[in-house]
Amino acid sequence: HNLDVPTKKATFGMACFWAPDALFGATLGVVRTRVGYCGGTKNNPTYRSLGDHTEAIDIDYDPNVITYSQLLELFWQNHDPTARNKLQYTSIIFYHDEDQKEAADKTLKDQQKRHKASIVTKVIPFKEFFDAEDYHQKYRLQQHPWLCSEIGVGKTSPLLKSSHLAARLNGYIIGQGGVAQFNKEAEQLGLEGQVRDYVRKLVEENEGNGLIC
Ligand code: MHO
Repeated sequence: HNLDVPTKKATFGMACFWAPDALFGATLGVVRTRVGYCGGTKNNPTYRSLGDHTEAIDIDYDPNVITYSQLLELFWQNHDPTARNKLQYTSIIFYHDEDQKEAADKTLKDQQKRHKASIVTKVIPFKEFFDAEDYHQKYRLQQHPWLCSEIGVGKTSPLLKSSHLAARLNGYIIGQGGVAQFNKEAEQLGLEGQVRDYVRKLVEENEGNGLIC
């Protein structure tokens, strides 16, 4: 997969942002991810002082490999859109254009038929995204300091938000993407030797475990 391509954006609130960071990071066609705060009015929110913002995942994807509809499907399948959570963890689709809005509204209607409880998901225009603190970016990957150091991603490195490899590994190490996809993709990602084996063992151990937060 050539990463030097024009990308499109998708932004979702789906409760604790560590989980969708891993989910989308390991999804083919997703180029990079970042977590942050979105949807509110407070300027420069932080994790400890979030104001009226919601935890959100911001995705750059290659529309020739994955469609917005496919991303929406993952959105609906990987959180509870009927949960009446506090604002920090509420369910939101931040649309970037009218096509995204239309697709979101349509899928929301379809989803409602599959749920007894009302869906609380808001569909609102994307305005501004405030990056979360570095320690929240690629959170699962950062629990593996040896791996981070092998791939050159330090605790304050800009690569935490820009690296395709970091996005991928952050998903793979909790089993997202699965072993078959990992084996196909490892070479393309430039993984070999000890690093490849370290990650492969974790994918094998964790495949099927689902998302954790
Ligand atoms: N279970 C975690 C959620 C953090 S999330 C980024 C905690 O309670 O700290 O909101």
